[in-house]
Amino acid sequence: MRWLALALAALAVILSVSIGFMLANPGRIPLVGMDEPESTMTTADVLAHPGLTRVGPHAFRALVVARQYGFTPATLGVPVGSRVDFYVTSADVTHGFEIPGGNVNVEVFPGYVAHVYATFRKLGTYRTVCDQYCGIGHQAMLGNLAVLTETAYAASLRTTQVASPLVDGAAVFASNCASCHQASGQGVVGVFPPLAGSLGDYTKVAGGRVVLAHVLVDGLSGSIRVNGATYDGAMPAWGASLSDRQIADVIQYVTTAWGNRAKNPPGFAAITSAEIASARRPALTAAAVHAERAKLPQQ
Ligand code: HEC
Ligand SMILES: [Cu+2]
Repeated sequence: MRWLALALAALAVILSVSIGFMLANPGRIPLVGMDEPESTMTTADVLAHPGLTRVGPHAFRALVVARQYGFTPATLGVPVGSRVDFYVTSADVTHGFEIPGGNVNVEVFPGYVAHVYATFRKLGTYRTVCDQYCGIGHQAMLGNLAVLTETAYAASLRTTQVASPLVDGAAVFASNCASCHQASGQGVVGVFPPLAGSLGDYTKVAGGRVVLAHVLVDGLSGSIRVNGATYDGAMPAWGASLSDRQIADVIQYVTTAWGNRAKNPPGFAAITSAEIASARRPALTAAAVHAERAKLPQQ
């Protein structure tokens, strides 16, 4: 029985040191989370409905899908003081889901839902990162969670469908797209296609703006050639996590930034929220969008 006594003593020391640290440094522990292994949420639930739902005055449920190389939704926003229960699964390989600065840190496997929760007591923006090496784009696998005042949270709900504080295209791009396509729009050769210098392929041809809207709403997968290099990855679908307005704004941004404006035909009009709303129906697979893209007239 001596080992038991030793183990209990060790546990008591660890607990008192860590609780003591928390009490002594309340501001240093911005969030306190716990692993909660039992979960009734199924992989199919999470894959079908990624997003953030308010389930109580100070309680949210976040269903998050990890895939090479990003999280859906990539951007979350909650009012300060909220407890968020995260249910995270993987659509492909083993990933991690970690919020640095707290103790939210779980491994995420395909076919399994990891459940972890945290209470966000301090205003600010937290990074969500994948801490398991999952392939060449691993270090770009980032998201964020904004902890807002109640007023800012309410305002974010009025401007967007999801609890996100973003309003303009450049901000939508920085939070959701730059991790793969890079802030410069140059992408990563062979992995993430550039958006700089190439979107004229869509804007110059008849039907191109609808296909571009479908790429954002429904995703894109299958081999493509962009600026002389081949890509065969998966562009995530944004229809569930971004509003019509956010998608229209980010398209406006990517079709005009980095010198792309000059590639558009004269008089090219920005894609509107209404066009995005109609591009949502019917829902397409990423492979079907690839087939549409392949049928566009060549420039
Ligand atoms: C997780 C990485 C990732 C993120 C995040 C991402 N993309 Fe992509 N995107 C890709 C990949 C990979 C492709 C190419 C897919 C293929 O090979 O079929 C792509 C393709 C595209 C294309 C089509 C390019 C072409 O020439 O056909 C556009 C437009 C695009 N992305 C815009 C965006 C925008 C806007 C966002 C943010 C809302 C975004 N992407 C976020 C990975 C990503
Ligand atoms: Cu990963």
